[in-house]
Amino acid sequence: MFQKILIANRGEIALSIIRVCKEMGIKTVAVYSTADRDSLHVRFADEAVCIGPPSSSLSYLSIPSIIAAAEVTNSNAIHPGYGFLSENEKFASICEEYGIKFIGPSATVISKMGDKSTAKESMRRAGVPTVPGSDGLLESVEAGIHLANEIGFPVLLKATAGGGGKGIKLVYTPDEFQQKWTEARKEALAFFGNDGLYLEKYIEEPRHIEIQIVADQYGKVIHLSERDCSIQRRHQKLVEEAPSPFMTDELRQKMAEEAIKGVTFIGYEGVGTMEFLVDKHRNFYFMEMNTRIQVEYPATEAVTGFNLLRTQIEIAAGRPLNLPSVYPQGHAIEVRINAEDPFNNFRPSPGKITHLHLPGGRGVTIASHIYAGYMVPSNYDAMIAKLIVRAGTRVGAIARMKRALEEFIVEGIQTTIPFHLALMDNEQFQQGNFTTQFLETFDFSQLKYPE
Ligand code: MV4
Repeated sequence: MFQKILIANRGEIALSIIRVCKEMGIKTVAVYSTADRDSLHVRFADEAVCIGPPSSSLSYLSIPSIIAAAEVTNSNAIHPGYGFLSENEKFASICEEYGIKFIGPSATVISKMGDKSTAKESMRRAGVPTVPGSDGLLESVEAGIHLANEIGFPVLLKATAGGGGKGIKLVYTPDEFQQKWTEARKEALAFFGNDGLYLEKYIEEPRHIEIQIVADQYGKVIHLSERDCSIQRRHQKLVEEAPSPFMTDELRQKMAEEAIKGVTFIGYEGVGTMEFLVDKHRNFYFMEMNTRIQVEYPATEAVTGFNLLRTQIEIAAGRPLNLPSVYPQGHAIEVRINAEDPFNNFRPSPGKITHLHLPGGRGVTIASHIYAGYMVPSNYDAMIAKLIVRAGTRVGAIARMKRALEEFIVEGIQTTIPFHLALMDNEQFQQGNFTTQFLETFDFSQLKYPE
């Protein structure tokens, strides 16, 4: 097992990784920017190294600074968490060069899955269902229109380097193809420095359902069932639940089988997520693979009892996986508490938390780095806490979430708590009747200010 792990991240996930390392008897090294010097990950790690100024590009994304910090502290491994360098193939390969274990898959596997068109092509070859569309990148507008006429409009143009909904264009008619093509390429080049596009049939009102997988270094692959992440706003997930209210035993078995088939085919190692689009007829299609631990991993932990962070570290250290796949027991919901103002278009709301009360009680988990007096910096992601509840049934989980949200008091900044309270009261949500388009028609004017 590793003696010492450097955590190349901040906030909740850095703290969660430090907690699990302590329980495993592994020493920890925190890295931090000057904006985070009063953070809990800095306080609770065994050692801490300042790696730069507040700007992410000069600190948490600075590969030389992080490698230097790992070298001077004699760290054996680096946990990248999520975001930042977690899916950066260059970083993974430099770690390999320096003999520092990157806790995640190899640089080669990261690069294959990071290029969406290549990832889709690999999955198609593996026999995993994919959305009808181009084989690899689109060569020209003419080829695109020809293919779109064949599979039927509307179609989506997607940036192969895409992420966060950037570089995606919906095309309804051959007439507008050229214009959308130009727009998508321009956007893709600006955001990702890569203007490669691929084409897909547009799946209307899909659900976003993802399968959690775990693979060891010896080819053993298991699944931990699904999460439903359909409740998103502008491609930002706000709520995740396990199991999906749309799931059937038959569909779960089929999706999990395909997910395992796909990751086995590419020789994957570590924890990972196979994302699928699921249409109203319960047809499902591979969309993307995430090669990192995800924000929403605690929802899976809550219904499987599996310790995902611990297992991720064990696998990276070469330990074989000797656990079977797990089906969910009970129901878990995770909501993201962001420092954003849901009364004003979710605009960022950084600043000092003047008063704080965290919810507790049966079936309630908080994953957070905040405390009373904490200054939420404006430089990073707005998420300040994850609130996870578990209950025997979905109805019970919604009641518990509502209760926990009512107990949750954050003063000094605005948060997404009022949104989540309104969502728990929404009849369509309660019925499990939602798709990725749900929030496009949600009535945000019904939100109530905290008392
Ligand atoms: C799609 C789709 C419908 N059909 N692909 C949006 C971001 C990117 N990760 C993939 N996305 C979509 N791809 C086909 N062929 C609908 C979306 C989509 C979406 C997907 C998951 C979660 C939220 C979404 C919101 C809008 C559109």
